[in-house]
Amino acid sequence: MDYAYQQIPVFTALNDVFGGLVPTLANIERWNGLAEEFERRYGRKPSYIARAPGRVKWLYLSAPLRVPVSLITAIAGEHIDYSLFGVLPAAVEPDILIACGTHGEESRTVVVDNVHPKYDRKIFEPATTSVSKPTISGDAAHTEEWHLDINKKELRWESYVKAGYYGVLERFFPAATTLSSGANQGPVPVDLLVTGAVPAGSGLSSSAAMVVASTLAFLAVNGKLDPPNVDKIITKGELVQMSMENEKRVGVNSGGMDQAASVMSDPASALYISFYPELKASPVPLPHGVVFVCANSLVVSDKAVSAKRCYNLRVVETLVAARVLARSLNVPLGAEERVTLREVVGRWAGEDIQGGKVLSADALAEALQSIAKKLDVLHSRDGAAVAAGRSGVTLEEMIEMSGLQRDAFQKVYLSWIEVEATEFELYKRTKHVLLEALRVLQFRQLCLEASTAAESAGTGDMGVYQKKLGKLMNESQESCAELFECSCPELDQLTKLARSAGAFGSRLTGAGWGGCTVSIVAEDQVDGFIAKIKEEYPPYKGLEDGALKEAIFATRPGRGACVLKL
Ligand code: NG1
Ligand code: MG
Repeated sequence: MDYAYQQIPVFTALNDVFGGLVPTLANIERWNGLAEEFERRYGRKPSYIARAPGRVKWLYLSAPLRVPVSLITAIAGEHIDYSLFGVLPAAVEPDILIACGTHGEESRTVVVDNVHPKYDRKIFEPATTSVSKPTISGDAAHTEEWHLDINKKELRWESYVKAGYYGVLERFFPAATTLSSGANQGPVPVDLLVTGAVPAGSGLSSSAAMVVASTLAFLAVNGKLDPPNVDKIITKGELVQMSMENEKRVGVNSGGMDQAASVMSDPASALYISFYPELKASPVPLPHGVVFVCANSLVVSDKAVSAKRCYNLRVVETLVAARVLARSLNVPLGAEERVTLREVVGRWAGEDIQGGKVLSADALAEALQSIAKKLDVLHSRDGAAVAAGRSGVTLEEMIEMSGLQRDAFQKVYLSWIEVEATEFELYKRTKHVLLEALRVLQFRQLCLEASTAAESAGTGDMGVYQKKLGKLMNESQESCAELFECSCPELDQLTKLARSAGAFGSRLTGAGWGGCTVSIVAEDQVDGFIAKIKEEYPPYKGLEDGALKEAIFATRPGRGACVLKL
């Protein structure tokens, strides 16, 4: 089963949204409440409610500042999605809901409001600008492109809404065609009402849920999801691609893990998502007898704001490392190709995408193990830097290692992304990525084996699987801390406490530098485990009950994004 090719579900009844189960009273109230609130604010009923999951939580920084955060749990595979290696996330409830409708005037105005009074109503309108692009003949060609003002310097809540709109405009309403074909052909004016945590100002967020929900709302209100009006059926895979592109407009050059999890998550399982050679997603049964517990370190990692020195820097380090590694392994490489580590591993192992020869999971695992032992070139350069009193190679050294001219290097690796650094640690980052990718394959394999074993021999003896999974999670944490350097003292402390409180394994989840941990805990020990962490993790001291419940909680995967047609 490949979820990427499925259609986005558009439901007309609320219990279908909940997988045929009758929704709880709280859920009914939330959906109905949103529709009623929309009517109160806009004077008409909404036409659709778009939903995208991502664990929504409130984080108490210091009273009275209450910061919303949302989270998609990566069960295995951190910081490898942008190197195009497969990951294993799950989206957990609750979610972001966006009610939407058109106000039927001849304009393109978007009014976006939020149930939470902290977020002001925003009104914006997509404008078109004329952009000139060089052509082969040397003359510049002028085209019209959409323009929505997104401020990348500071987090604004409406930025995620605008980002979602961009993709829909570009795909369905190309600016040039829309301008020349008269007002009726353009996007409709839209009223939106959002409920759920939005990433603005929170840092620790998986902004993906917001971007996915926004993209879905604009698609729905413009009639792009409803048969018989669909111009093109949009698959879940395409929604993921659109949301990924959209997310980059806010300034973080993220991989696709969160968007894929938010769109395709399945209530009963985690998802194995591979990005190469194309996006694919299939369910992975979670092992019997264990529960995943998320615990927030309460350290804010403002990913969008710190991206230049953290997230985006890692993106550049791993991409340059891929080129240097390819050269050292004599792997074929285009002159100015921005190759990823996944591609380098594939080519080294004789993968031939054009010829339809894609590495099997076993072959990929084998190649990863071999190449992780062939990092001498990267290792010696990092070593020399350390001997010279630096933590990594300089930009000049990196350019030289890449074999590119300065201009070409700039164009391929720096022109499209914002980074701020003087030292780059290519060996450590590469080692993390290769071995973390291997751990994902091993994790998935163990889950599948556990499920087969449970079917044939019952669930009596799952202990061995639980321990092995836990060990992989611990190794991942160590690698994130030591090699990828995306942990922080509090995350280290919290994962350590989790292990001593009985977790089989514990690691940070998401980008790191703060944010949440995920631990694998025996089902019958969850309550005791949570109680112990509450007692022992210093930042939890003095938190009131409600805040504590939101800081540490057991999770299970929920349904992915969908639309309710009212
Ligand atoms: P978080 O921190 O959960 O938003 C980020 C990226 C992912 C992935 C992880 C690290 C975004 C939206 N997501 O997740 O693509 O790279 O870090 O594994 O930036
Ligand atoms: Mg996330």
